[in-house]
Amino acid sequence: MLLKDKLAAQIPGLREDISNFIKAHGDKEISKVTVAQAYGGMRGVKGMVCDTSEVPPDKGLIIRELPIGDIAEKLPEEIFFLLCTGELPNKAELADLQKEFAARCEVPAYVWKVLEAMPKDSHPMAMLDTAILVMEKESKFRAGYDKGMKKTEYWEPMLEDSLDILAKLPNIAAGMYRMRFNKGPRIAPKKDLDWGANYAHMLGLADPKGTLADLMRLYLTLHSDHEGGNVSAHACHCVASALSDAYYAVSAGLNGLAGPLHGLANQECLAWVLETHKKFGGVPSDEDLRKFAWDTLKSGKVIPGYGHAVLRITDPRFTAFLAFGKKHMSDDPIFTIVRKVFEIVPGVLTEQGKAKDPWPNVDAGSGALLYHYGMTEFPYYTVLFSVSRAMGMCSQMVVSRAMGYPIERPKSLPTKVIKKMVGA
Ligand code: NMX
Ligand code: MLT
Repeated sequence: MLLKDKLAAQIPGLREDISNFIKAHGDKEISKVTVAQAYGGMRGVKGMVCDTSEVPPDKGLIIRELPIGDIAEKLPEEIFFLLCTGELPNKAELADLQKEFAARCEVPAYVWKVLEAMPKDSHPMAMLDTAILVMEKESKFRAGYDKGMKKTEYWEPMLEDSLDILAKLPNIAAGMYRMRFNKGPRIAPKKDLDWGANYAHMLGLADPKGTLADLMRLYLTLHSDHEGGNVSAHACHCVASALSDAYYAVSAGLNGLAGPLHGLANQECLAWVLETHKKFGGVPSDEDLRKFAWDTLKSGKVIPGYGHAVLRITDPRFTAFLAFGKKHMSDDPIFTIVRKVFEIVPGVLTEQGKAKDPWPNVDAGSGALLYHYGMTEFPYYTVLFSVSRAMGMCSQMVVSRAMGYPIERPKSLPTKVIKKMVGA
């Protein structure tokens, strides 16, 4: 496998580089922690390493030094290769990775049985995370660990498990969509389609203009990674650091993505947009929208899709979705509301003065695009995010195992000790 060959060639040099770096500079300080940060979700504390991507507050997502806006049209498979190795694949490497995905995409029959046995009103995220967890018995990492493999070999079965999970995810996610929302029998994958096009095909949505595969590729590329400290990446990394295998760790990470302050915001955001459409009988006026936004804030709720823990600009991923919408659905009323919200809400949040970032994040526009293609089942939206984000989580785990990073275990303190430390 060419991806594995490339990693095998890179890893010894990377290990040596990090080991020398720690030896030479290990005692230097890169961050301080204030009392407010300890109580405030560790915002801004630089205490983790993530080499797959970085999110500078004034630039947004950069994958291995390539800004997301410059690579938004790449295939998601190319992005996975980039995340893992730091290089975009050449033609042969891409074809080889796609061959791996095609060869591994079959979903074990027991997964469908477990999903069918779940309550009919289960949240699609609970179904997805269960499907991944129930496949844990397939883990090549655990099998290798049980046989006593060497620490330097850990990354290899981690990559194998990652590819197995990623190859199956679109099939599981599409099959689940059809099962959960009574769309008819599952649609078999087509082995000659790329990862995103196959997912679009298996969902079985009407696609008269033949552009759904383009949206799906864009969607999967834009959501792929967002450095190491977001809830899902951090949860996944922490679980995997105990040498739990990729099935445990990805499932854990996605359980975090299912929260409304994280990935579930895309479902909440479209619901908010549709509520304005219903309440005002169409596209609301600027004044109606401003008032609606204020009413949301006054009722103690957040405006979903706006604000960010790190970003301080309009999320370039939102910008890329907006460009897709302008090209393919500029007269769609729901998309028109999304554009209007972008004109009004940053001003409202700025006036309120609480949110540090009044700008849209990735979740502010993605749902309206899916809605346009007839995917009206909001609870499913975070599943799409998950299929994509699994690439970031898996690549981060492969790198962590390759570098031999230790179990994550920061120190916590009781309030009385912190008070004593600062003389309060
Ligand atoms: N609407 C209303 N209030 C907000 C918003 C918003 N969109 N964003 C931040 N605030 C509030 C926040 O709740 C906090 O209030 P309080 O002091 O009463 O607790 C205050 O502003 C300061 O928060 P920040 O430091 O700006 O934001 P923080 O880093 O804590 O949280 C988010 C970041 C993303 C959780 C927050 O902006 C938010 O809740 N946004 C809406 C939900 C959302 O869109 N989440 C998706 C994030 C992207 N993703 O896909 O994961
Ligand atoms: C993400 O893509 O993970 C979100 O924007 C949240 C984050 O980075 O904190």
